[in-house]
Amino acid sequence: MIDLYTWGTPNGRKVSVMLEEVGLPYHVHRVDISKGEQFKPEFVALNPNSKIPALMDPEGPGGKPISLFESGAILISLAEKTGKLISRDARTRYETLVWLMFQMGGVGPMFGQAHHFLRAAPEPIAYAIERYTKETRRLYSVLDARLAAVPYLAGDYSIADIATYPWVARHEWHKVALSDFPNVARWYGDIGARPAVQRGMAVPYA
Ligand SMILES: N[C@@H](CCC(=O)N[C@@H](CS)C(=O)NCC(=O)O)C(=O)O
Repeated sequence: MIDLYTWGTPNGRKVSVMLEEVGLPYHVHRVDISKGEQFKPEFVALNPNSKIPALMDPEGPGGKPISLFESGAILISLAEKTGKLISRDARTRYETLVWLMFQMGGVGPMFGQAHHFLRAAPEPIAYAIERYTKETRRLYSVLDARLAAVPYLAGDYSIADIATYPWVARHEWHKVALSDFPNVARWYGDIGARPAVQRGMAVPYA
């Protein structure tokens, strides 16, 4: 069975949502990042970058075990393993990777910085709050324009949506009203109605 090392954050939930969507059984290992468990040697052996998520698949390529970190890479590996949520058509596949990378390089890091300066910084720093909340809203505008043209980021529902949804689920944290972005709101509602997404978003279970 797949071992998932995770915590209740957007990057972790991308992978639990994916595992629920593709129907692969998995065992959840809680790595409490608020207690520094990501720095324990046994976890660093799985991810030298000391961040969740990490995944160990006993049946990786060639039937041999594989250990993976970086949520985007994990999503691609699970999509390729199961043949689900990424297209075999090259053009659509690259479209999916474009929007997955947009999440990995833009949405995740920028929303994350907005969360840090709005909620965790020891003192309010107006410049940082302005910089990251403005960039967050700009990224929402890009998503909204895309979702005005297509139902899901790569056309059909895919790993690009699975990567982005748990970050948009934190919209109250980065002080974005989804009503300002009606196409994102429609997409968010459609994805949130999926039972697999609801199960994956509840991981790690209390
Ligand atoms: N690019 C990485 C980012 C992972 C990441 O930032 N994980 C956070 C939780 S969402 C973490 O483990 N933080 C603990 C720390 O920074 O010490 C990925 O997508 O997997």
